[in-house]
Amino acid sequence: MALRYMAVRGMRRALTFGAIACLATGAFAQQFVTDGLVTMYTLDEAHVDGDVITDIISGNDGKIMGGGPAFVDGVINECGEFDASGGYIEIPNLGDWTSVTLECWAMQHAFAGIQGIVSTWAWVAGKVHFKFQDNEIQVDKNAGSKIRMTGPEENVWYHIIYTSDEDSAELKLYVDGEFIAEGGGGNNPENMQERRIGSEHDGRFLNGKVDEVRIYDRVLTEDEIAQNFEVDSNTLSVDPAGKIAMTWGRLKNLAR
Ligand SMILES: [Ca+2]
Repeated sequence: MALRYMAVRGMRRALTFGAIACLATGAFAQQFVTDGLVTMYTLDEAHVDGDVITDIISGNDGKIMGGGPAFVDGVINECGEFDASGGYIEIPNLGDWTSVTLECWAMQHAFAGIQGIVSTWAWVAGKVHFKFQDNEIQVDKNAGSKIRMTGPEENVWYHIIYTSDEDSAELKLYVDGEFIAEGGGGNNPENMQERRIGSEHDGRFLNGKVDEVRIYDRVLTEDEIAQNFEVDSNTLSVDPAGKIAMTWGRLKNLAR
């Protein structure tokens, strides 16, 4: 973990020098927000090793369970495609957090009741259920209220972010960079002791895809959320020369 942290620090330092160089030349590839970023699963094939899903930030590696997903073309490189047959990815115990921003791209292939996105098995204080339910995207923190976006379509990618904060007791939902809804989240810390990608309370497995999961230990601002919606790379480096190619790759995958 320490080595990875040092590597990230080194990359951030390189990013700073790269940014200065790019500002001098007028070219800049947008970077996702790294301040407060604790865990990130690209779900790229390059970051899958056997039944381990690599956390490229801090070593909170996920584990493939129940056969897991297939890895197919996603928003950025590959994503996890789940078939509702019992496969999911287990995120290790991350403890209790005061503030959380959880972000991913997700789609469901067919409306079929409740389907977990990055959700939880148990339903106890501070747990957040993050899921599709028929034609809604829903976020619900135990001891708070359920917030939702109605009208997502089948087989369409959505960039989804929720934020939760113990002190303000606020829970907020953003989709495709836009604020959607807010509600009460209760004054409990967010319970991150057990979390899973592609499953929900009592199973409720996803029939769809998830890509680029990022977890922050603070509430991102609306500008930062809009920034993350726009990024088209999951690398921690500035690569102006590759920006056009990466943008084309993302558009091509979104069209599938
Ligand atoms: Ca990916």
